[in-house]
Amino acid sequence: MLTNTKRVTRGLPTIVLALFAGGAAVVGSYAASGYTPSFVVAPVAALVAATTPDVVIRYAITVLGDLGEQLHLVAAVALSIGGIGAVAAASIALGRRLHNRALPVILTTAGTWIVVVALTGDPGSATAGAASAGAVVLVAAVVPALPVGTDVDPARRRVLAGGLAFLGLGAVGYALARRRPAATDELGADSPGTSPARRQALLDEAAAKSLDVPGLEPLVSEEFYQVDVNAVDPSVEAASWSLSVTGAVDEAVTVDYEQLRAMDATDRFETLRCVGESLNGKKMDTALWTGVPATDVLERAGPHSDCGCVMLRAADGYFEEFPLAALDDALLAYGMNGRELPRAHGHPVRVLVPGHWGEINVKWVTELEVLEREATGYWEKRGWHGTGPVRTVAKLHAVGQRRDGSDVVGGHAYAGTRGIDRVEVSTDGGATWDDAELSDPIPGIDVWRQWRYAFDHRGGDAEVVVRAIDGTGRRQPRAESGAFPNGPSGWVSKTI
Ligand SMILES: Nc1nc2c(c(=O)[nH]1)N[C@H]1C(S)=C(S)[C@@H](COP(=O)(O)O)O[C@H]1N2
Ligand SMILES: [Mo]
Repeated sequence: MLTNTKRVTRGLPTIVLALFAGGAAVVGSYAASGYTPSFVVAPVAALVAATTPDVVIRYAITVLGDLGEQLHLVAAVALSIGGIGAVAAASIALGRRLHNRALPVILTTAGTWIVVVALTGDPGSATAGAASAGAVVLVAAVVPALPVGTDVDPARRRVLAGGLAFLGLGAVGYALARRRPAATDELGADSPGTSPARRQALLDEAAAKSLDVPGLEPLVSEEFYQVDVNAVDPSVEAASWSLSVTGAVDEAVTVDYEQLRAMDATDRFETLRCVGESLNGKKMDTALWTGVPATDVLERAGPHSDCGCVMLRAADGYFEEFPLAALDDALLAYGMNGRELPRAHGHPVRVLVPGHWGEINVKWVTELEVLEREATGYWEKRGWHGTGPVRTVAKLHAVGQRRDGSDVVGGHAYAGTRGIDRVEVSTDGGATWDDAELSDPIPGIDVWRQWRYAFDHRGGDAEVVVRAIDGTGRRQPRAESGAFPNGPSGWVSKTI
């Protein structure tokens, strides 16, 4: 009985200590690489995504939304800590069995290095992670041997020392990782066809045309949504980036960043919307983009496709197929709101395809492959139909009261390249309708508009319903559907 309890109390501290070592490895890897693909959690998250059934991913996107992404990351962190923790636990157990105090430190360090380098391919990340994990085990081995507080159980002391070492390393790692500068530089003036003054004038125009409704985002989004297949974005240097046009072409062509920046560029507003968002969701945003018409690069290669289709590929392994003709008005964008394209949105270059769902606006783009035969893109392999034109939508995001007691409601309306003609509002659940006020259009062929509607309702509830009419005169359909597979449908309504 006695030996049995001893084993239990011993086994538990070993696991706790091993998890501290695993945690330290994750922190060390983060300190060395930051939130990049070299961070050990990044490939683990990719593994989680690749092995999660499509229905679960669909549920996470359409029902859980951002929470789903957070759970994905938490699972990847837990798996990373657990995996390296298992290496540490085995090392500690072996050292104990062989009565060797150095073995756990050596094996934990070596084992962690091998695991992290195998996952990330980055020796720097592996070395920082391995040193941190090894340090926790080392401190835990050395401290209990010191002749202080001998009344404390050595196993407990070991865990306590390991925990303190973990906390110390965590603080240092956090400080190191925080020092990294967030890089989005001013775009500068070195491209023909665009200039800082012109971009500022456009941004000022959008600000001036934005409707003043409390709580309503202006025409240029203050916070642009982000959707990625990976938990951690690739970090692509402009200097090492290039784009190749391959496949069914007269001659394959490659342009690098410097060559692209030397080409004639344009600035235009464009709205993006994710096919997987909810009807009144927030994954729809607008920015001022700067870039080169995609056809200027495509034409150099001379595409001749039998299917009239193209596959775009990106540095994160993402790929999407769609009609070649969709690239006619597309932009190879390197600027966003007058600054360099941020990493989260595809630095250094992304594609912007007017009128289509967000998913074919490929970020970190590296290749345009002109196809001979139809192929299937990343999301289409998972059952989505998100390469086509966007659906018409009017959102209701702002509900406020004016000083005089009247109510004001507002939102954004979007119909891709069809444009928004009108937005109608009902305050009696759809019995009667009235036209909302619209913001003036801003330059672009694929931009949203804001709408605003003021009304009086003293006492009682008002059921506000909104619907948009696109530039072809077609009213947004009333039939309701969820996001899967080709975008949410229906009229947004809210009781106020
Ligand atoms: N390389 C790459 N491009 C991508 C994605 C991605 O995961 N990887 N996500 C797509 C999806 S689903 C959408 S909705 C838009 C979102 O663009 P944003 O993150 O800049 O808002 O990017 C698209 N381009
Ligand atoms: Mo999307």
